[in-house]
Parts: sequence; structure tokens; C-alpha cells
Amino acid sequence: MYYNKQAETMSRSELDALQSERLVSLVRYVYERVPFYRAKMDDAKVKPSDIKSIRDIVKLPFTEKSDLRDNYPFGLFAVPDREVVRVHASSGTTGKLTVVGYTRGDLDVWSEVMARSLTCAEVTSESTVHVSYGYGLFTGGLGAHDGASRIGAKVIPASSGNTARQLMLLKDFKATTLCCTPSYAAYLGDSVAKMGYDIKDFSLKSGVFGAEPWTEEMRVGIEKKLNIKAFDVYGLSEIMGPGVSIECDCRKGLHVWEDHFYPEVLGDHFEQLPYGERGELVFTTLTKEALPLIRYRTKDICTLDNSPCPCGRTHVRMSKILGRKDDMLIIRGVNVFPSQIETVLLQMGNIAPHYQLVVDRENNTDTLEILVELEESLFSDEVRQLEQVREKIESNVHSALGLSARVKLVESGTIPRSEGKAVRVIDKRKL
Ligand code: DLL
Repeated sequence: MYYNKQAETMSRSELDALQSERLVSLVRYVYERVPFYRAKMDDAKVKPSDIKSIRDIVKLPFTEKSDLRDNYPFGLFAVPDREVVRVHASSGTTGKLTVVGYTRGDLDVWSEVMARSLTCAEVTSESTVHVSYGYGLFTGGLGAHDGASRIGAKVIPASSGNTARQLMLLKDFKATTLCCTPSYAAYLGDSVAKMGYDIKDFSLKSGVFGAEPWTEEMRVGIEKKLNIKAFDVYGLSEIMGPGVSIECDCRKGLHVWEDHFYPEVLGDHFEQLPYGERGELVFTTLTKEALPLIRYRTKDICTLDNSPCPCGRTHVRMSKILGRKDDMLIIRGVNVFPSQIETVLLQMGNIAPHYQLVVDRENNTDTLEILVELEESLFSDEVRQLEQVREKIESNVHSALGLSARVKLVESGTIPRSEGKAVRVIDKRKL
């Protein structure tokens, strides 16, 4: 099922022509309206007339999060204030927020791409969509809400917080789709039995989870505990919010809605990498009015795949996010992505998806301690058995990462739960 069959299944040559036409107007638009881009293009000695097709995108300069911060709050907006009808924000690298704005037209595109996304995750006008992403400056809540409304589903705007109430609403209002972060979905899954419910009494069929990295192993756990099919949804405030890309039923990568967001994956020297190679994901917004961004560096690492998808959608697929250029930890010279450790932990099968990495420095040497929650059943086992589990994790982490780490087993429920994005890493070295 498609939300917009014509857009989602157009041929590569049609997409190419549309992207080219849209890039040409975008470049003219920002050159005329945004002093920042005019100056950047002048510096790079590129004129709007040099951009004739989507392939000329390589001539254009990049945009970074710091550019939004330097023009805080509205300095990069391309429309007069009165045309901005919504503002959202995400955390910045310093104390200032990264602020983004939308015109009516932008909100219309956002709800369209989110409607396409939710349709991939089996939402129809008959569905009840329970949104536990936070409502507010974070784009998750309102983004999912507007997409579900656009389809004509019944929306439960639960927002985040109060797990007991979330479970009560999920069950009593017969939600068919749950939207929240994957770590919160895992927590809800754990809480079902603890709070005296049986998942068989719920009506859930699918889940739309994103806003933070998660692994296949975590998906398996969430699907089992909530008795649903789980879909990975990706997005970022700067480009739109949730709904930049999503998995279809085949779940072999996330279709990027390329008629609106043009993706590139770049190597260490900012060269465009071929499909399949891992690098930094960069987006150009092809239709945004309030805050159009050219070659925005997401710092997210992934690969792109343009092989045909059995679902019939022609839009290129990105892999799950494999890490971030800037959350990569370097521990004793070894590059470590938290998701790698998560994979090791969850592959063990008896470990809850709640863990925390504590990085520190002792005697000028980096240390990594992994706090790991065990499933309740295991924690009551003999000390000798627990010690074996601990050693096994240390040795698995060592063989996967080539890095020795101290593992500390903690009781179920000890690691602080987050209703939004989980805090996976505590890097004491920076303090
Ligand atoms: O997290 C938008 C969103 C809301 C996406 C709800 C999906 C669902 P920001 O707060 O601006 O926006 O954070 C964007 O979060 O650059 C990624 O590093 C990370 N991220 C978002 N979705 C995923 C995902 C929202 N599915 C940043 N997998 C991005 C991994 C994700 N990382």
C-alpha cells in the first residue's frame, strides 16, 4: 500500500529530472534570499547559473550545525517572519538550541512524507496511532501526529512520560500503532508484565521507532515483547523532523523521500561515495521554503542502496544509522560505536536492552566500563554463574572490538530510564 503511489514509484529518470529542476530553483531561491548562502556561494565562486542539474550539486558548499548556531535563532530563514507558522528546536553543540522554522507549505510537505512513512508501517484511516514521542520543540510528537492525521487515523497524542498511564491508554484505546523511541518501546515492552498486563489484551500491530540508533537485536526483543512489527523511522529537525526516511515492509533499508530530500554519502575528503560505501550522510532540502538547507552535514554514518526494492518504491534506501561522526568514542586508540557494543550484548540473548558505557581515564589510560542489566530471571542465579556471564561479555566485547572493557552486571531496573533518547554514554574524560 502506498500513500502517494505516483511519487513513491516514479522512475529513476523522472526522479532525476524532478530533482534537477528543484535543485536549480532552490539554488536561485537561497542565493536571492539568504545572505549566508549568497556569501558562501560567492566565496566558492559558484553562481546559480552554474547549477544545471542534480549532478552539479558537488559544486555547492556544505552547511553545518554550527552555521545554524552562528545565525541563531532565525538568521538562515528564507521567508519573512509572517510566513513562518511553526518553530521547532533541537539541542545544539553548545548551550544554544538549533532552531528550525516551517511555512504552511513546509508543514504540508512534512505531513505528506510522514503520511507516506506511516503507510509503510501499516497505518491506514482505520488505525489508532498512539504517539509517545514528546510534543513540544522536539519534532517527534507533532511530526508523527500530523502524518497520522493526514492519513485520517485516530491519533492519541499521549506525549512522553508516565509509563503506567501509557500502558493503560494503549490497551484501553486499542492503539494499533505505537510511535516512540526504540529504547522507550523496549522499556514499555518490559513493563507490560511487570504492571500486570498481558500483551494479548492489546491491539498493537506495528511500531514506528526512531530518533536514536538501535540494532536488529533490539528490534527482535521489542517485536516479541510488544507483539508487533517494528519499523525504523529516521529524520532530523534541520531537514524536517521524522519522516525523512522509513523502512517499508521488506525492512531492507529506509526509503529516503528523494523528491524532497536529496541524500549523498560522503567520504573523508568530502567526495561522493558510490552506493554501498559507508560515509557521512548529507542532505539537500529540495522543496523547503522557510529553512532550505544545502548539503547539510548530518554527521550520521550510513550507506545507500539503489537496488530495486520488492515493495515497488523507487526511492533510494539508506542503511540503519551505523554511528555518528561525532559520537564515535576513541578508547585507547580504538574507534568504538556504542551500537557495536549493544549488538554484542543483545546477541548474548539473556541481557535486557538497557546498558550504559562509562568512559574514564585512570593513570593517563582510557577505561571503559560497561554497565549491563540482566534479565530478572538470571539475576537470581548463583554468583559463579553470574561471574561466567560477566566474563563471557568481556571476552565477546574484546573479540568484536579488540578492546578490553570492565563489565559490571547490575540489577534489572538500575540504569536510569529515559522517556526520550536513552543516555548510552557517560564520557567522564571530557568533564
Ligand atoms: O530525532 C527526529 C525524529 C523524531 C526522528 C522521531 C525519528 C523519530 P533530532 O532531535 O534533530 O530529530 O535528532 C536528529 O537523531 O541526526 C540522528 O543522529 C538521530 N536519529 C534520528 N532518527 C534515527 C534513527 C529527530 N532512526 C538525530 N536511527 C539524527 C538512528 C536516528 N539515529
